[in-house]
Amino acid sequence: MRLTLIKPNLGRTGTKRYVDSGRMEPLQLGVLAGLTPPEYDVTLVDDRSEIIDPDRPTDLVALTVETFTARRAYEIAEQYRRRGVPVVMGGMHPTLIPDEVAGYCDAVITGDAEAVWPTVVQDAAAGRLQARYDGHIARPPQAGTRPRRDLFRGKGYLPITLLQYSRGCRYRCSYCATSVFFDRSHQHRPVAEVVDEIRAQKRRYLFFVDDNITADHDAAKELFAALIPLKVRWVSQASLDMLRDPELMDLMVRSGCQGNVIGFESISTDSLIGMRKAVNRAAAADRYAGTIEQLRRLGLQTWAAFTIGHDADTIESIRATCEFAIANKFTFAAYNILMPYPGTALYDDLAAQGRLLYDGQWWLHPEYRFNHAAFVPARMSPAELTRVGFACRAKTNSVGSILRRLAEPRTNLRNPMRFANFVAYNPLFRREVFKKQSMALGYCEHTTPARTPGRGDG
Ligand code: B12
Ligand code: SF4
Repeated sequence: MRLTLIKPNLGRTGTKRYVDSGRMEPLQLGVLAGLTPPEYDVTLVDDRSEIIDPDRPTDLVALTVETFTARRAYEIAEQYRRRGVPVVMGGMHPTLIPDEVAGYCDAVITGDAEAVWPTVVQDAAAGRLQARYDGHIARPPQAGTRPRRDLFRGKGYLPITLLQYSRGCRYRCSYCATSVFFDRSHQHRPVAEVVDEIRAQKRRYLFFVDDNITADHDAAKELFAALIPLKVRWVSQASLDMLRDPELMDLMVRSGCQGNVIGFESISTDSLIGMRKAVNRAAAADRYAGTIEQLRRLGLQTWAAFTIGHDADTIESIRATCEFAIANKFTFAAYNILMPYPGTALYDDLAAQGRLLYDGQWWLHPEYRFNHAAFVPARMSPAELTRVGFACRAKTNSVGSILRRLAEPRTNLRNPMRFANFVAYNPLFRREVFKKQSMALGYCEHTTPARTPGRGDG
């Protein structure tokens, strides 16, 4: 039995497909391959860098689908299904909106794959694929499996190993798809298993793709303590409450942490209240001055993530956010236009207020463009939000700003490793910011992928 695992691309710029020069290992497909019974012959195709050949013989195609890649995933599925090859889909988007996804594939798998994937492939081999499978939340994540990293070789991924200790997050920010997927729960793998996985691969530079690696302080401390003897360097995503726990921070630094993606989201307390970002409220009281000083003292490089377009945001407040990020010399800063992902409280609120654009399905709409507003903001027009978001990205990633941000002695210039992180990734992100802006989703122009009658339709 031949199984083809596919990571769909985002889309195209003009007539050229977008190639992400900073692409990373598709960990979920590695995990899926690891969960697949050994008698299956597994091929991984990364649509972000490879050309898909739907005529290459295969018995089953499995796609991992995010909201941003749904359109492209449906196009790929159509090509295989036309040739009689069954297609299954799982991941964030199918879990958020399974009824839509069911129209484009033969089986939808919601939740984590661990509990159901072996059944899905066995059912496919026996020709009795069901329309729906629910994997629920895997406790513990990965079920003792190791990702098949051999499948990543030669595909041009960044030289950093992706792995995961925990999944989910206990907070409930209104725009966050993760909080919906995991229903605000948080679970982690046994530490010994993570240590073995690190030892079984050669790289010493790691990216823990946890939604929030410090969501459970005790669990995080257990991991960090176990990482110290391994002498690895790592980055992850974390929330600001971590700074209230000195023991946690000490272990984090000693375990080789270089820095984290941190959702600052906004410098406005009103916006933080609006988005239910309770975790940031205390830190925002002094405009994060104490927080930033602490992060510097610890020598951690920060990828500051902001969301823009909240009801309390104005063009001026968004510009001020950008100035704040540059003045504080963050290692990286991202300004994501608030995206109404289906299934989130944000989506439901905007829908109830009649403020969704693109028929409420921006991810399918042929006119929607990457990094454009998909709703009507309260205090500016959608076009203004799109423009100010791009202006912030362009300004933060300008050569002048890169040089200015580099000149931070306790983080970016702290040692050769931190300096190397800064100079390797800033030019890369700069290139991607300009390449990605206004890209169309999917490869096919004009048309919305056709819903094909699938088993999901009953
Ligand atoms: C790491 C990460 C990244 C990395 C990319 C890593 C990579 N390999 O390329 C970076 C930082 C570059 C990134 C970029 C972006 N990301 Co991102 N990212 C993540 C993160 C934190 C972890 C993903 C991961 O690898 N998890 C580990 C694997 C093992 O778990 P998993 O993917 O959940 O897979 C499990 C299940 O979902 C399921 N499953 C998944 N696929 C399939 C398929 C089948 C067939 C089956 C049966 C099961 C199954 O089984 C798996 C094993 O249990 C997620 C958060 C999340 N929880 O998903 C956000 C997340 C996926 N990202 C998101 C977004 C929005 C983006 C960006 C668009 C941001 C931006 N504006 O630029 C970009 C572009 C993404 C793209 N497609 O190109 C959103 C997507 C929201 C949505 N509704 O789809 C998420 C959910 C974050 C969030 N909180 O909202 N991202
Ligand atoms: S803290 Fe981060 S991961 Fe947790 S719910 Fe909020 S946005 Fe999502």
